[in-house]
Formats: sequence, C-alpha cells, structure tokens
Amino acid sequence: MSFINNLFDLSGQVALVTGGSHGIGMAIGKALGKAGAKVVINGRSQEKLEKSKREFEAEGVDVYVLAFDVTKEDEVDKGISTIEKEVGPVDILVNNAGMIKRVPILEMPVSEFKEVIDVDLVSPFIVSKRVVPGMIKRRKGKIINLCSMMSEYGRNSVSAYASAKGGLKLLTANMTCEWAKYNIQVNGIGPGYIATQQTAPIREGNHPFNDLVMTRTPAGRWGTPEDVGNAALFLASKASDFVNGHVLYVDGGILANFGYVKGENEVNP
Ligand code: GCO
Repeated sequence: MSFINNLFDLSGQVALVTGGSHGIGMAIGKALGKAGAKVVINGRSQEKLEKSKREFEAEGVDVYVLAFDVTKEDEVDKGISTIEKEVGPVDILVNNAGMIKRVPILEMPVSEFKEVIDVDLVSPFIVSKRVVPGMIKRRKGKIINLCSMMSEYGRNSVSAYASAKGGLKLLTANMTCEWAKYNIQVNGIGPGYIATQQTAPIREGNHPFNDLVMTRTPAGRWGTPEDVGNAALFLASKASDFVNGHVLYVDGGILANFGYVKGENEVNP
C-alpha cells in the first residue's frame, strides 16, 4: 500500500457521524466513506436519512442510517448498541449534530437557549460518554467535535450557539486530558463561513452579511462542506495520531484577519 494510502486508509473502521444527513455532516461522511470507513449516519428523521442514503450511494458510499435523538441518553444508548451489533464498535466518532437560533439575548426565551446548548454541547458529551468505553478497551479511537469560529468569537444574535461552541472547544480539551492516554485522539473542527442550509438565511438573496464574510475572509469565498470533510479525514486518519485537543479551523483565514477597508492597500499582482 502506498505511503499516502496507508496514512489515510480507513478500511475496516466504523465511523459514526451524528447529524450526518446533510451539509457538513454529509460531506464528512462521504470523505470518510471514500477513504474506506464503514459509515453510520445519524439523524432525527428516518425519512431524511433514507433520502440522504441515496445521495451517499450516488457517490459510491454505502452508509448505514439510524435515527435517534442525540440529546436523549436512553436513545443514544439504544442507538449505539444497535450500531455495535449491526455494524461494529465505533472507531471514529464525529459529533456533528448541531443547530443554531439567531435571536438577540433579550428576545430569546430561556427554553430556546437551553435547547441549543442541549444539541450543540450536551449531546457530544452524551454520545462520547457512551462510545468511549469501547475505545478505551481497544486502546484506540478518534473523536471529532464540530466546533465553530464561534468557539472564538461572539456576534449579535448567536449567544446560545457561540456559548455552546465555546464550551465544546473546552470539552474537547477535557476529553483529551482524560482519554489521550488510551490512544484516543480528541480534536475539534472549527468551520468558518460555509455554504450550507444553516448559513443560507445570511448568505442568499444579496444578504448584507455576505459582504461581511467576503471582506473578513482572506480566501475571499464561502467554504464548502467538502473543505470541512477533507479536514475531518485528516483528523480521522493515522496522520493525526499525535494531534490532541486541537481545534482545526477550516475558515479561509477569517480568524487570522482583523479586517481591512475595501479597496485600501489591496495589492493585485
Ligand atoms: C452565523 C453562522 C455561523 C456559521 C459557523 C461559523 O450565524 O454566524 O451560522 O455560526 O454557521 O458556525 O463557524
């Protein structure tokens, strides 16, 4: 096997992607599947999962789909037991399931704040707790938590999301402290602004936010779900066996950039 294949070959490994029926989760599932992993896609709607299964198959990736609510311990326990029985123990866990509510703090009901925290921060805790004992027993595992550039920044109207993603960055660090000794690598991926269903409301229809993203992102474009999927392949592979507690930002340089006045000091070679 070539050096590259050996490094990125995931054959024989089981990868679970929560919230994997669309967007970034789907792109991650496709990347891991194309690298040889047996991919399990979780979501809440069996109907959406069956539809997404056909999209995976159209790209040559056979997936096992299973609906369970990642915020409910009993459903997670039952779901992981089913996966372990039907597919095999989980070697690579991608905690991708997430949601966002763009509501100013003063207008956001506490119940909605808690709902976002439950999905974006508590569910990675619940699913990881259920999957990790097997990884510890096998002395091998990969956990990838979908953080965000909002793990580093706040912005108007996304208080719940940013609080969750900031917490997920430090939960990733704590998982590393407790589990790295068992040859389990726990890392985060922090997408910048990616063209997905989640960002459609602030990207499409000449939304002014689009201009902000363009000027703040040195790469000068929205990212694609595949940009994130490719980074996930690195963190799921042998190539990252000594990378721990790290959040890999896939953001076109936005976090490196304070910003500039449009047209000023631009060098166009
Ligand atoms: C928003 C966006 C962001 C992106 C992404 C950035 O409203 O600001 O939805 O949160 O989705 O999470 O990393």
